[in-house]
Amino acid sequence: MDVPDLESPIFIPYSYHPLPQVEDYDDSIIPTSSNKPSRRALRLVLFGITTVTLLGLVSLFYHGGGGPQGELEFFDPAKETPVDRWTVSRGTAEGVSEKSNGPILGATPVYPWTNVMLVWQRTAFHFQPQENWMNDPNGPMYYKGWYHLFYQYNPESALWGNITWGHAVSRDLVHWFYLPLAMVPDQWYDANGVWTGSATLMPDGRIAMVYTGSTTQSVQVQNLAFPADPDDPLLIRWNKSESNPVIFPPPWVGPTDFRDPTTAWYVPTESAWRLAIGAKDSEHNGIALLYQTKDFITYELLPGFLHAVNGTGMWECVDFYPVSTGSALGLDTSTGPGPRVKYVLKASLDEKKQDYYAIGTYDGEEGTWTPDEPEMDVGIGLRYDYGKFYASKTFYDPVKERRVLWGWTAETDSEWADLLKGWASLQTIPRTVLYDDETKSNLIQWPVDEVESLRSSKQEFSNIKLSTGSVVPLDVTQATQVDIEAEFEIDLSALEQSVEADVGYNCSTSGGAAGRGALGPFGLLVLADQDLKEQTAVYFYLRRGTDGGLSTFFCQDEMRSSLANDIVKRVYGSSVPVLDGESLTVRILVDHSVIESFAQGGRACVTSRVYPTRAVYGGARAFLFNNATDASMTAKSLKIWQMDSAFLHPYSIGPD
Ligand code: DQQ
Repeated sequence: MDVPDLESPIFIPYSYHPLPQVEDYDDSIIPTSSNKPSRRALRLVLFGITTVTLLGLVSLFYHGGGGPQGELEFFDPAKETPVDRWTVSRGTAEGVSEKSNGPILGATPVYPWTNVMLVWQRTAFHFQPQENWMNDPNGPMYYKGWYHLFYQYNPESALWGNITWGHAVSRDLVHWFYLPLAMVPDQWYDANGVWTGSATLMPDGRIAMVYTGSTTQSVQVQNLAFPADPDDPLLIRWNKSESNPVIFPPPWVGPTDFRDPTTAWYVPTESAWRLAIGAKDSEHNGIALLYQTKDFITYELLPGFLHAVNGTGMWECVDFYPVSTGSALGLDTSTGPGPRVKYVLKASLDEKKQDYYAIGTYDGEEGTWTPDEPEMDVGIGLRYDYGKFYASKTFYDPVKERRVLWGWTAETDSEWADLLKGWASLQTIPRTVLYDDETKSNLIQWPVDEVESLRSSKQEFSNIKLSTGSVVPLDVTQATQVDIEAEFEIDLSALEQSVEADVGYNCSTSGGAAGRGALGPFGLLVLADQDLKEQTAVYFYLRRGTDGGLSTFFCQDEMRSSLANDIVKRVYGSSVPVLDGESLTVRILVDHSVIESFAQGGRACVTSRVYPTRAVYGGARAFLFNNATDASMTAKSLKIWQMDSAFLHPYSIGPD
């Protein structure tokens, strides 16, 4: 097999460089940054103008909406027949959950999206396929110099269905090469879809890929696949085992309630591997079943469960891995229980479409896992991300000795809009996952360091006073592709004087960024237009309890993120631990239609999909705000980096 020339420059029709701002603010209250954009950034901007102009034309060709090539045309919803499209099956009929939004209630008429708006929604440094539908990350791993990402993919449409395994490789988790489909539904045992699975790397270098197949009869079975050529670092061709299916659902589990095997871990005392599979029982309890195997072909279902939680429904995409309590390094999945090792169990709750985790102890002899805090068990306690984030999976990266988390962030617009733009869904930026040795109660997630290689020009601001009820525009070159780090300090005297108890506060139900309290909300408005008709607020809110104690909430408000109405908009968030002496910090990655935010170093995360109509291209701005009634705040430090685009492109395979 010919290995492609990975160094040669290739035109990338699917990513964008930042655009310059159309006009500058001349408002005297705008704080100025201490750094000027670098010459490199200016060169990038010039390149960006040219690239985006070209891309607009390219995209008009691809997504032309029936208009003459090269001409910007408004879609006329009246001329479309969305009802036909909404009747397309999105999963439930095929034994898996609903995957995207059909008609969005109250959205009549549908918003007249233009090509220009839809083109802008494509991201610049998040992983997404060239076109069509993607959902769960599958089988992530590092192999012979390459990071591999497989993903649930529909090669034929921007809607869920016909599920195959897409495949891409990267040297650095930032820039990606699209490879041919790794597995397609071509056997009776996966004819209805090659569903989610995980990779296990054995010490001798072999790889076992165990995945769920939905059979011709929509029964969920587990299958084994392995690389056709283990010497190929790109692992392009895959063979399915002749022994498939290797695991059938146990008799007491429904045929469509049994899926998504984890990475296996080695148990030396048994000379065997173990893996977990998600299920639910007839009483609506979520379950992780534990299997043992010596050869990945014959499996024994171990007695009892790895874990189960009453009333949590079907557990999809279970993940199970060790974390170190004594160091900032990740652990291999086969590390095994020990004095400085805790275990994370994660389940994707099918009914809520949310990923819940808990930290606990694994008893290898009993084959059971127990949460540290029963009231924070899987499905009722902590979530990886309080926004649009689902079906996630981790892998251990032996090169950087870290555990890396991938998560699927779906669209929150209508299926009709997805069909118009020709694609749906992103993977979030890969995140390192660590046990939080400070709080001892949660994980810490942080974008992998490599993402910082995309940072270009930086603007820095410091000590910006935010009086009560203020909105302060930031003189940012443009704010569509940015990485922001901010640190806030609350006026101490206001903090001490405030006595108002606010026990009922909750991000989702308390009026969002417009709901004023004594000590919040305050933070940033991103992807905002000049008149603030569109804005997504990323903010903190301090709540005082009846005992006088303070708790801090971290929220993201999408309610004003777009003038379009055919979008699901929510206020997301949760409480976040803040230790004595800590200031309030947030990092925000803004990439066109996605905003990923990390509070307090990654103790709480929120991902939003947003679809502005005015805050696009050069019209996208950023602001600071303080909507508290009793306390002024200071943005002690604010750093905003423009982000370059990642390279995501296919390569051609030479003859064998
Ligand atoms: N997606 C796959 C299933 C999994 C679900 C099907 C989670 O294996 O349970 O596309 O989104």
